[in-house]
Amino acid sequence: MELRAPSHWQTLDFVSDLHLQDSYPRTLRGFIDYLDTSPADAIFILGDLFEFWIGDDWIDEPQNAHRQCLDAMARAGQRLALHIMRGNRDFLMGPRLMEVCGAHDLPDPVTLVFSGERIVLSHGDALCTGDIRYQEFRQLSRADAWQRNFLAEPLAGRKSRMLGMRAQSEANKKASTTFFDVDNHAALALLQRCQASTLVHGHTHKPDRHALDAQHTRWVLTDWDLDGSTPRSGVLRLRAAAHSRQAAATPGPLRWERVAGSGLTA
Ligand SMILES: [Mn+2]
Repeated sequence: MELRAPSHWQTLDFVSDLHLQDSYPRTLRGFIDYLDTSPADAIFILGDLFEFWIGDDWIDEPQNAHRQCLDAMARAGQRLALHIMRGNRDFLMGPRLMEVCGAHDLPDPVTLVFSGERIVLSHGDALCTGDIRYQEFRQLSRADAWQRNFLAEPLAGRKSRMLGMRAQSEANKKASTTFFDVDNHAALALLQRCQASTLVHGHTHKPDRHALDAQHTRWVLTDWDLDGSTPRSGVLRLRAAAHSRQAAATPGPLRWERVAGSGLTA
């Protein structure tokens, strides 16, 4: 799928892997502060906004700490173009959540056309092709039948099943000596298929900028954790270069910068 940026967009923010959860109040606060103050015309949340999501009817649970975040997203959604992609943790986010937040539902992957550039956005888990076991689970859990079956259970049952899956995944990770990163060949093939030069993704929690070859770049977003021993947060910001009055029809090169999330030094 292709998404064409409207011509008035000047500043775009990319963020992912917030892993918001009840037990991480500073991270939640930091993200809310960021949403309320970002100067961007559009924010792209590229997956794993929540540590897990068990279905949109969870919104109605009164003690759900995510409600504060949903309110902040709804405020942001009124002020700017908010886009949400699902990650491997929150793949059960549904249409009601998008509506509550005033957000656009982003497929994975999607090609963003901005200021003459083609930029592919993805969560990144589908590109970790070396992790066969995970890719099998991914395929299974994205199927309609699996999701219908899961969502048919009461909330409490879903929560405990999801926590069980998370524990199993952590145990697998601990038992494995291999870290499955994004496969550079898979990333390059995706960019070529989409006729794009730049990939932006999250998921691996290894913020970096990789040159895949002379023409293709892969940006990796940082995860957020303002509650642990090494606090981190951040946004990848893309700006259209200022046009000169004479040459307004010719866009200049794009400017990419990493910006620390607000709330970092609180
Ligand atoms: Mn992820």
